[in-house]
Order: sequence, then structure tokens, then C-alpha cells
Amino acid sequence: MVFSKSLTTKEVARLCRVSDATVKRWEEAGVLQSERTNGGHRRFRAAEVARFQRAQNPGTKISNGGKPSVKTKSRNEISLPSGSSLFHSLITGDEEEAADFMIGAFLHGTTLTKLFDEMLCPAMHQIGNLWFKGELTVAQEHLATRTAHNAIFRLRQLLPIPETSGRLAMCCGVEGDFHELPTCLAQTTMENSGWEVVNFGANMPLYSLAEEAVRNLPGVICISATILTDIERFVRDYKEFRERISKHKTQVIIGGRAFCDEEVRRRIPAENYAVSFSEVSNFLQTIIH
Ligand code: B12
Repeated sequence: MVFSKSLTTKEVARLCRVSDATVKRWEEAGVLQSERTNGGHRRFRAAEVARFQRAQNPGTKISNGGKPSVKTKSRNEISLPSGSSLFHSLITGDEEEAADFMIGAFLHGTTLTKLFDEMLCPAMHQIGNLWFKGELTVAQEHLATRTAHNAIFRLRQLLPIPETSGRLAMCCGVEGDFHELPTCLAQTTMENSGWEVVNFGANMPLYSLAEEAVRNLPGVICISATILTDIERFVRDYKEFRERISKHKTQVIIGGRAFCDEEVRRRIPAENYAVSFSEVSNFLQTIIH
């Protein structure tokens, strides 16, 4: 599927969560630039919409190490490549194509969590399976993860900033686990639900997380584990961690394939066990209300 060269008034309205009339007013006032089709319809370039959003919301985060503006293709086109192209752009390290895929899907109504759960995770699964069969190298796995990260941070710059609940959340991956992407997906999901998020990334010791939690009092902590290298030690560390934060009303969300095992969950009590990022988002809604 190929998307139109630029965004329609309706698409911009959806992205900015305003009415079509508001977008037209912005355009007429000259604060949001557009071009006209031969038929006289307004078309907005994604980069211009991103610029406008940042100007309206100066607090917008700049991507981690990324460029401060969304670079569009030279032909100024947002395209949604078909089928397996997200997978292809990830393993070839084509960050721009991966970002275009995600931004295109989002602008066409795919929710962020659906994009993560139903598009990005399956592409990463496919990569993991090919690595397992020896058809992809570890280097390709690393490159794919990096490409996914960078594409998400580009998408993140375009996301409308939700009204923040004024509450702090933290997320991380467990010590000994180097899988970092889940922490990035948890961070973006929580931010999109209106939380201020501190992401400590992969391989985070629980004693240090407890120190941060006691100092900053987050409302939610989301811990992710793809691999638990030493379950007995983790259970001990986790118990200590819970004791240290017990005076505060912090809710803990546990997620990741290592926690899919019922027996592991039984030993690691938490307020919520999420198997998908939509579940994280749903759980956060229950806290806000
Ligand atoms: C990229 C990758 C790596 C990279 C990570 C780079 C980085 N900077 O992150 C590197 C090369 C370092 C790596 C290393 C290893 N990896 Co690896 N890796 C992957 C790969 C391809 C993608 C991981 C990823 O980011 N997935 C995206 C996440 C979000 O998807 P997911 O893990 O499937 O999670 C699903 C749910 O569990 C849930 N979820 C996951 N996390 C969270 C968190 C929260 C909060 C929530 C709510 C939900 C949630 O959502 C997803 C939707 O279903 C996976 C394949 C796969 N299936 O994912 C293998 C995979 C996870 N790795 C695997 C293995 C075996 C390893 C190694 C042990 C290999 C080795 N022998 O060295 C090491 C372990 C190193 C360590 N100590 O951590 C196995 C794990 C098998 C198992 N035991 O379950 C997998 C499944 C590959 C496979 N098919 O065998 N890996």
C-alpha cells in the first residue's frame, strides 16, 4: 500500500487531536504551511506538521541521540511499504524506511500499541526465528534492534503530547538481560498514556532501581524480562526491592516472555502482569481513573 505524498487535513487533525476546522484555521493564519493539489485541496508535509507540533509544545522530547527534526524522504513521501517490508527495513538497517512504515501506519489510524504488538513484535519474532535457524547473524539482530529503536524515536517526535497526568513512571529491563527494545516500547506506551517516564534501559539492578524509586516516588514501575539468568537470585532481589518501596503507593507492572511462566509469576508478585503493550496501556487507564 502506498500513501499519498503528504497528509490531508483530516489526517493532520487526527494526529493533532483537533477538528478539521482548527487545522484549516492554522493554515489560513499561516502558522502551518500547506500546499494545494490541482483540485485546490490542502496537503501538509509530515516534516512541517512535526515542526508545527514541536513549536506548539516546546517541551517535546528530542530523540535519544537522534536528529531534532523528522527527516522526510527527498521525495517528501510517507509510504507504507507492504507486507514484510518492516521486517526487511529492520534487517537491512534502513531506519528511514522503518520510520516511514511506523509513521504511515500511525497516521492511518493504527494505535501505537497495535503497531508494537501486531507489527513490530512479529517482525522481531521473525528475526529471532531466523537467527535461531542460523539464517541471520547476531550482527543483523543488533542492527535490527537499533533500527527499530531509532524508528520509534522518530515516530515519538510526531506523537501528539497527551495531557499529562503529572505522574512519574519508571521502566527498565532486569539485570543480566540485554534485550532493550521492550523497555523502549514500555516507555513510549506509558508516555503516550500521559506519564512522564524515566527509562533505565536493559540490565538494570533492582537495588539501584529501588534507590531511584524511593528518591523519586514514581506511581508506576514497569519491569521487563526476556531472559532471567538466575531466577533464585532475581526472586530474592525482587523481594528486597518490594520491601524497600513498600511505604509508597507504587504499582509494579511486570512484562516480557520470562514472566509468561505461571510458576515464575507466582514467585514474583506484582499489581499487573502484561503480555502486550495494549495491556500496559489499559492498566494505566485504570490507575488514572
Ligand atoms: C534482538 C534480540 C537480541 C539482541 C538484543 C539487542 C538489544 N539491544 O536489545 C541480542 C543479540 C543482544 C540478543 C541476545 C540474546 N538472545 Co535474543 N533476541 C532478540 C530478538 C530477535 C528480538 C528481541 C526483541 O526486542 N523483541 C521485541 C519484544 C518486545 O518482543 P518479545 O520479546 O517477543 O515479547 C513479546 C512479549 O513477551 C511481550 N513483552 C516483551 N517484553 C515486554 C515488556 C513489557 C513491559 C510488556 C508489557 C510486554 C513485553 O510483548 C511481545 C509481544 O508478544 C528475540 C526474538 C523475539 N522473539 O523477540 C531474540 C530472543 C529473545 N533471544 C533469545 C536468546 C536465546 C538470546 C541469547 C541467550 C542468545 C545467546 N545464546 O547469547 C542472548 C541473551 C543475552 C542476554 N543475557 O540478554 C531467544 C530467547 C528464547 C527464550 N529463552 O525465551 C529469542 C526468543 C530468539 C529465539 N527465537 O530463540 N537477543
